[in-house]
Amino acid sequence: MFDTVKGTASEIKDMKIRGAGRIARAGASAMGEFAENYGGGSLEEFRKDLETARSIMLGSRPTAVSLWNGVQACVKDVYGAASLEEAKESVACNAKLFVETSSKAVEFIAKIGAKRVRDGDVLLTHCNSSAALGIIKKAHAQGKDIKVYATESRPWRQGLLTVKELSEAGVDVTLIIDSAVRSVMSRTNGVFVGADTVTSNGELINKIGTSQLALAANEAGVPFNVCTETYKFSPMTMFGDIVTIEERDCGEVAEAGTIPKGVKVYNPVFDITPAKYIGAIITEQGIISPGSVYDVMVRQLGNDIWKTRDNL
Ligand code: RUB
Repeated sequence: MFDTVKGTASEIKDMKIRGAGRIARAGASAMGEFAENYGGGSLEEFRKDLETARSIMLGSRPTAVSLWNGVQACVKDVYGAASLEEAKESVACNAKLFVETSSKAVEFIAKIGAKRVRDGDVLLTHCNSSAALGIIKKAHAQGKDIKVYATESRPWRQGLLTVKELSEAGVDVTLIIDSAVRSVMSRTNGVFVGADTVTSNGELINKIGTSQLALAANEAGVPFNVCTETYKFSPMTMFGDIVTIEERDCGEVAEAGTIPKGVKVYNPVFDITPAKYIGAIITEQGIISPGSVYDVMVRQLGNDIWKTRDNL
């Protein structure tokens, strides 16, 4: 019964599916498929099994707000459903809707953000963000002559995916090691990165090293742009929750047996960029400042958000 959900969850866990947007869409699709193929008995049983499916999925990358929001979008109407069929259909429809709207959001971000890229610009990007690369590819497709530096992004080296994707699109791209960021910043006139999570006070949680790009950009007076769909905004941060930074296995940094016994390895996956270093947040709803994130969250969630607060 849980095969698809378990399969997708393990692909997310093993980083075969990665990137905040992709994992949210994969998680939502698997939940939709689970509901569509559900052959069990009562509405009550379905709700219980759906809860199990949800836990399996969320356990794959427990700190990913995008995955939580994607899965939540699928299951949100189940408790209001009057029959098993209605509940199944709501999950399947909500899953399709989430995938469609989140893919469309990436297209809007590309169109909006490409206007912030000028002919002759030299850009810098980090890791592998579909929202950031969408903007760069759109600007290139519009005929702008741009050059891009892309960080390697240790330890998983997602930068190799970025340089492949950009070079296949015909973009002039140069791979750099992560520690070369400050050295190339003076030749750069725009930084475009993605987001894993954005907090209510406008802080960015993204791939480890992002905050170094922001600091170096600030020092050099280079605009630092965050490219993100608004479902990566984390409503619970409004009510005091702190985003947990995922830590992964030390074997990703150093193979077993390659470092002296007793030496510890610390492998945080994301870091936090303070709002003061962020120039613009490019979303499908337009370009906003970090100070506007709270208002967007409140508008999107409507009165339901106060129920969440009242139940704290
Ligand atoms: C990927 C990463 C990306 C964001 C945004 O980390 O930090 O910048 O997820 O990506 P990982 P997108 O490889 O650990 O998942 O814009 O595609 O959602």
